[in-house]
Amino acid sequence: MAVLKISGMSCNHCTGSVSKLLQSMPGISNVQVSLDPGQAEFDAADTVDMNSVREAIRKIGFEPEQA
Ligand SMILES: [Cu+2]
Repeated sequence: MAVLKISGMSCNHCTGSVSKLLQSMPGISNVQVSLDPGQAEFDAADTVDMNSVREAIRKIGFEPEQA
């Protein structure tokens, strides 16, 4: 289980966008995005590049915590 802190999400539409994005990425499953605290939890296969995940989240307008 990976946990990514994400700032900039302010409503359920935001969490929905992040959730949809993560679910669309290969190797990511069991996605749960919460508003308070702002974070995403998911299972990531070994093939998943977390930097790419962060970049994708940034591209849709939210700020993932740097690891
Ligand atoms: Cu929102």
